Amino acid sequence: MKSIKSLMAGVVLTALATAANATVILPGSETPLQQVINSLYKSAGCPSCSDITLAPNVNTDQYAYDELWSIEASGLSAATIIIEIAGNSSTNTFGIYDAYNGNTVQLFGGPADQADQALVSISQTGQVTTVYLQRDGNGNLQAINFWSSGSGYFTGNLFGYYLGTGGGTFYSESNRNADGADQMVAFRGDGDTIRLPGNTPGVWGSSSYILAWEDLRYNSSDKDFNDFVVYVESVTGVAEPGTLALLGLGLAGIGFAARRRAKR
Ligand SMILES: [Ca+2]
Ligand SMILES: [Ca+2]
Ligand SMILES: [Ca+2]
Repeated sequence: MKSIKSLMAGVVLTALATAANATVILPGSETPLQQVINSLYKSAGCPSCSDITLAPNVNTDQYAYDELWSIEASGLSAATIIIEIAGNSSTNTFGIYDAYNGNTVQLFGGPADQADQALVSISQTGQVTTVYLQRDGNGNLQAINFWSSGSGYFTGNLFGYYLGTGGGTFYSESNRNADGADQMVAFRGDGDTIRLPGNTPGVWGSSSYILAWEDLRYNSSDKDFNDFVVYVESVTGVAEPGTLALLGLGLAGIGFAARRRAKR
């Protein structure tokens, strides 16, 4: 009985994950997102890590809980721009917003470019601090901007990511977008060795994600999701309350059915 229960729970989990994952990504007419991610493996420079069969498939390996996020225990997270392939790349901005009060904090402005990095920290008072690090001509990082909010700016450690564009702002939470469309997909690390632009090769661990954005309204876009691609680390994708409630109901139902069968 136990194995049937856990099997069924697995089915429920898989069904939920699939349901939350159904964002179609198309190759488009530029460098496809799949190729962008594959290139991180190829450039890592060792035979096993250049094996692009290890790379996540952009359509089937999307991470389910990509709408809300928390920074890990240190309270500090880094973001690294992998690529921007978009006509709007010089004006698009990227940052985080508080899940409750909607306050935003920018990590990258329009001039930010491939391999630039940003640090963001949320303190116990809700103060948010960011440092923007720009590559110089030699590829070295220079701290350009330091910014800190007053205390209480964020209500806590639960936030979403946003992409600011000339045509409006898109959010990692689909229901905040004008037509409820999914504008961002995420891929979670599983220990492969990759090389991010500007850096030496390293492990893509499980608290690091690649976020890939479509910068036009999904339904009228080319759906290529290569318009802004960023690596964020020391964060965890958080299952949303609605998803958790649904999962709880599903598991309760399975448990109830199992008990009924057991009593017969
Ligand atoms: Ca999404
Ligand atoms: Ca696009
Ligand atoms: Ca594009």
